[in-house]
Amino acid sequence: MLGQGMKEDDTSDIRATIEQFYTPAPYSELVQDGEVLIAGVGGIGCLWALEAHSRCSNLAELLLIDADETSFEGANEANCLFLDSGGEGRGAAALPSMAIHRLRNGADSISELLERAEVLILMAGLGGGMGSGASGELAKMANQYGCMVLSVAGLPFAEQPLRYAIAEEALPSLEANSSVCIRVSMERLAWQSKRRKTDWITGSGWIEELVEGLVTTLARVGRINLDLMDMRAIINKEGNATLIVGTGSSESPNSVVEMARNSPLNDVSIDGAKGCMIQVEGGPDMTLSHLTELTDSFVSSMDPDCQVIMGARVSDEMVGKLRLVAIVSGI
Ligand SMILES: Nc1nc2c(ncn2[C@@H]2O[C@H](COP(=O)(O)OP(=O)(O)OP(=O)(O)O)[C@@H](O)[C@H]2O)c(=O)[nH]1
Ligand SMILES: [Mg+2]
Repeated sequence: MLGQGMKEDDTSDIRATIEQFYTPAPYSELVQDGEVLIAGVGGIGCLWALEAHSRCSNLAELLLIDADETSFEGANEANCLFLDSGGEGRGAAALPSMAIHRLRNGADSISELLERAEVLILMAGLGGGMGSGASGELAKMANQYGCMVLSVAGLPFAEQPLRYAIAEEALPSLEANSSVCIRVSMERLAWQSKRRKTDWITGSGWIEELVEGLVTTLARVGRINLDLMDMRAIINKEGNATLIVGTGSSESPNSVVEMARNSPLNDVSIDGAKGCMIQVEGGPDMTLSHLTELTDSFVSSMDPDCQVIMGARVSDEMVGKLRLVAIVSGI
């Protein structure tokens, strides 16, 4: 079945793939089941998670964890875990170890959420106390519940050496407990957001696009329980994995790929990759040739035997635009 308004102007192999994966998911069931959980840890992590969740709130549950209550402002739909033992409601005193300890003490209140979740999309800015300490610990807990973890770790600016050192110490635990962990240079984010005229602190648009794309891909793949094995098989291929996002005009699918390759979220080359899950989103004007051009160009440098799952989605607000979101593995 083709998406609404998608023109049949092209015959290609991709059509079969789209037909296979372009089946509307029972969206309403997803949130109910809480299969996809978006979580933010610490100030920046909560901000990113909130922004991302606002774009796909009908498809995922939201969890915010911080020792600073201001992180929960405006988060009406969130499950908030406030980890403050000092009672002053401000930060974790920049001590990751204290954040770990507090999260362990508060674990009971989030166990139900973690038990329901099949996939956790976890976001944290590293370098402070809460995000650095509690993110790895949360990923570990999620693993214990059999939940797959995809994480986004913001790395501090190079001219903040102390924060940088804290971040480097925190990263291994988060990486070890995540199927995919992408490092986002906040410096690169800041630099690129100047060009995009967006605010880097809120992820300058990259992060919410990435998460929205991921969540809709998961929803599109269908009943997550059934297809999670395929996704796991792709994500857990030997080697590194990364998440990629790019948006651009439908007049030039190649420029979308170009942008995806230059995304501040992408810190590794995808050449020779063995696995790939791609979600392409466009307006009702999207055609199969757009899709073919974009995906062909994107996978061209990957391994010839690369295992690809692809999905497509049409939405009215994407008229004239194309967005590519991908998990690439085995690199
Ligand atoms: N330059 C700059 N960097 C920031 C700013 N806010 C956050 N960061 C960076 O982002 C990292 C994480 O920040 P937060 O998410 O606020 O830290 P947290 O996890 O809440 O840490 P605590 O408040 O200590 O518990 C920091 O280490 C900084 O490197 C900012 O306004 N300017
Ligand atoms: Mg904080």
